[in-house]
Formats: sequence, C-alpha cells, structure tokens
Amino acid sequence: MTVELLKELSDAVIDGNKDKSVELTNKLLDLGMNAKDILDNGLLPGMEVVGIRFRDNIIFVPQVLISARAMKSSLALLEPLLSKAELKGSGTVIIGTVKGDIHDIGKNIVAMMLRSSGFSVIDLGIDTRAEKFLDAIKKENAEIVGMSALLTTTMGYMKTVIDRIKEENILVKVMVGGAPISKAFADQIGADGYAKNATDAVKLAKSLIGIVTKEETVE
Ligand code: B1M
Repeated sequence: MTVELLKELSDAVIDGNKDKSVELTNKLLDLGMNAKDILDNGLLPGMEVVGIRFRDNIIFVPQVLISARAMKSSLALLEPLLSKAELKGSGTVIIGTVKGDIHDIGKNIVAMMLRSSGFSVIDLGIDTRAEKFLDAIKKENAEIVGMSALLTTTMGYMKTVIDRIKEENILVKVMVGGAPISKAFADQIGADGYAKNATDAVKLAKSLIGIVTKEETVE
C-alpha cells in the first residue's frame, strides 16, 4: 500500500498537483513512514522525471514551476520532522544558490538536512553574489560556506566566490554541489569538498569540521 502511495506521490509531483501531493504526504506520515523515506522514494523520483521531460522538451518552464510548487508544499510538511534532531553545536553553515541561478529545491533540501544534523544554517537564498556570501561568512563567523548551482552557465561563479574568500584570507571551508558539479570540478576551483546529494552533504560538512573519523568522510 505504501509503495502505491509513494508512486502516487511521485505522479502528483510530475503532474504539478499540489493538493494531491500534500494530501499523500500527510497520508504517508499518518501511516508512520519517516520523512526521509517520503522524500527519497516519493518526491525526488517525481522531480527526476520532471527533469528528464524538461530536458527532452516534453514539458516547459510553466509545468516545471507547478511541479516545483507541489514539491515545495510537501517539503514544507517534512521540514519540521527532518529538522527534529536539533543536535545543536555542530557549527554554522552559510548556504546559497550562486549568482544568476534561481534553482533552490536541492539547496533547500541540503539546508534542511544540515539543520537536522545539528548545524546552524543561514540560507542566503537564490541568485547570491560573492559579497553577500562574504558578508555572511564574516558576520556569522561561519565554519562552512555551501554553494549550489544547477546551471552550467552559473557553476563557474563558485570559483569567483572562492577566489574572493582566498583574496581576503578568510578561514572557512567551502563545499559545493548541484546537478552539473563533480568532484573534479570542485577540485579544479579550489573547493574543500563536493557532495552529490543531501545525505553526502551532511557527511561532508561533518568531516570538514572534523566531527567524523576519516573512514566516514566523503570523497
Ligand atoms: Co531548470 N534547468 N532552468 N528550472 N531545472 C535544469 C537544471 C536543467 C538540467 C533542465 C534540463 O535541461 N534537463 C537545465 C540546465 C541545463 C544546463 O545548465 N546544462 C535547466 C535550465 C536550462 C533552466 C532555464 C535556463 C530554463 C529556461 O528558462 N529556458 C531556467 C534558468 C533559471 C535560472 O536559474 N536563471 C530554469 C528554470 C527552472 C525553474 C524556475 C522552472 C525550476 C526551478 C524552481 C526552483 O528551484 N524553485 C527549474 C527546475 C525545477 C529544474 C529541474 C527540472 C529540477 C531541479 C531540481 O529541483 N531537482 C532541473 C533538471 C534536473 O536537475 N534534473 C533543471 C531536484 C533537486 C532535489 O535536485 O537540485 O540536483 P538538485 O539537488 C540535489 C543535488 O544536486 C545536491 O543535493 C540535492 C538533494 O539531493 N545539491 C547539493 C544541490 N545543491 C547542493 C549543495 C551542496 C551539496 C549538494 O553543498 C552546498
């Protein structure tokens, strides 16, 4: 039964049916499914299909937007549950989607998961300029800055931010992620780490500030 409901939830995201998406998310929570499983096995597979259809010109920006709205409405229900652990004291992370880029679903999930692992997260939102990253890092005395980019045309801006951090000799660890980003790209631009998804982002953030042992760190 839950497998069918998860499939229906994926379909609701694909169809951009916000009400159905919210209803099914609530139903799965009532049945006792944990928030992470709903995210991984219902919402994310739906958004993956949306991405493929968008890429193949089967659907266009308006349909993607209504799918994103459905996904965000369900995420809003999951967020307090994913953030419940509230293990304070892990450190402060400044996070944002880089300049020119307005994709924020993945970045929001990463922020949510970091919060649920005890990090204090300051989310600068989308289309974030280097100055805004730098001001926040200094103001919050952050241990980590996280940048997200979903476009091949915006991923290069991550290097601009890293160069500014180096120019100003700011002591902060830099982690990057987003669909077009790879470990090789992260190394090339001088980031301290790359994570391919939100779960790995948490492991990486912990390893960057020395919370986990070497064996547990993310490559
Ligand atoms: Co856009 N879009 N989009 N889009 N969009 C992509 C990225 C694209 C791959 C679609 C495609 O062609 N298949 C393509 C980029 C191609 C390229 O650059 N090579 C694209 C394009 C072209 C565009 C526009 C240019 C379209 C246009 O206007 N002609 C335009 C650009 C706008 C802009 O940013 N300036 C545009 C617009 C939009 C919408 C506004 C309609 C909407 C965004 C809504 C929103 O975010 N609020 C949208 C969407 C939804 C997508 C797709 C379909 C889905 C993205 C998403 O939310 N995925 C996307 C296709 C795709 O990626 N498959 C696409 C789900 C999300 C959970 O995954 O974001 O990858 P993701 O995050 C993951 C990991 O990457 C990682 O963890 C997350 C969770 O597991 N991660 C991190 C992310 N950030 C991290 C940071 C970390 C660590 C890990 O550390 C800090």
